[in-house]
Amino acid sequence: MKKLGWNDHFEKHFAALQLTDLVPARVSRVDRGIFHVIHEHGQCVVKVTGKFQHGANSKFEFPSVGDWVALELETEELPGRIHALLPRKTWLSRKLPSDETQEQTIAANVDTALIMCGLDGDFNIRRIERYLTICHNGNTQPVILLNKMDLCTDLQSKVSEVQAIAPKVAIYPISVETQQGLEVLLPYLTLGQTAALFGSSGVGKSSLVNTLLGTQKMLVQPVRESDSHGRHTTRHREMIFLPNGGIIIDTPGIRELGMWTAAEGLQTSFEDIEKLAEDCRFRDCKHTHEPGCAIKNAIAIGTLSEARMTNYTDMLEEVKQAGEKKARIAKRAERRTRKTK
Ligand SMILES: Nc1nc2c(ncn2[C@@H]2O[C@H](COP(=O)(O)OP(=O)(O)OP(=O)(O)O)[C@@H](O)[C@H]2O)c(=O)[nH]1
Ligand SMILES: [Mg+2]
Ligand SMILES: [Zn+2]
Repeated sequence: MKKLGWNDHFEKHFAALQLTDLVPARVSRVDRGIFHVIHEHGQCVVKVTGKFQHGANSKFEFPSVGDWVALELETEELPGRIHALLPRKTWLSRKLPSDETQEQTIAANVDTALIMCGLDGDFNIRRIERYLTICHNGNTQPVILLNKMDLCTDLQSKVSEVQAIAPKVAIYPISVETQQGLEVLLPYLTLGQTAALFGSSGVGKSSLVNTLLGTQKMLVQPVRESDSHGRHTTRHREMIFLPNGGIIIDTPGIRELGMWTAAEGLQTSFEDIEKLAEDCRFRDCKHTHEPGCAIKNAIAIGTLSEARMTNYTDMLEEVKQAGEKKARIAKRAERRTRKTK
């Protein structure tokens, strides 16, 4: 069980459910409503119970890869079923591109989020800021992996750019291709530790998994030469057990990075801006035309980058709009139920 990542946190929550005849199991893969789970004595492919299905209000409440669930084991007559989801310790989630009011879990109960970015044409500071916000929102410790250092000619300046926006986060340049720097990952992948890889398509997530495994388990495809974009090779989320006892989750490259109501995550990833704003003359300063604006001042003297501020403002706006849309939908649903009464 320790090998699966089981610990006191989950033990406590499982005991509190007081469910007899159920065992704890961890979701290792999700395929459209079908869950692959692993438990102490083996593994199986199951669905959730009807009661679970009806009780869930959103996609976020369904099991995701990395989740611990209460499982009814299969018998000769009946298939196994998931009865409950144990409270998540950490999670990585984002808005669904198709429906902004739905939150989608990328992975759950991850000890370390390995944010992977390419040092080729994929390199994008604004995107790293977004990934960091997702980590902070779900209490997940981020680590930044700058892959493909073999293709990079100005490594130091790129690393400095990342350091400037993430001063408290570990940043490692690596090359999966030449295996340079990969030893930095070992402390995050000790027995029972779970790390999840996420980043755009083509940055080398599956290549890293294959290298750590020492086999070509995951499918890997070359990126488009013109812009370094990947081809969305990985299609599902999957947990992989490494020979040294660590667990790594490979995920499909993120197409569009929507934000969730990640207001708390924003506070942590843009701590510098939130602190600066405290020095604005007006409490409700919009940082546009107000006199005595500490943010405008910081941009003018060059201590804050305008692009970083714009990214922050855009994300705040997305959070606000998603919140409003959600409220509108909730209101409509309420009106509907009142009418039918
Ligand atoms: N030059 C170089 N190429 C690399 C490196 N790491 C991975 N690649 C290549 O990048 C391409 C994409 O790698 P994948 O592992 O498929 O990328 P991915 O992040 O899993 O992509 P998706 O599954 O689409 O999200 C492959 O051609 C890899 O060989 C590296 O360190 N240097
Ligand atoms: Mg992949
Ligand atoms: Zn201001």
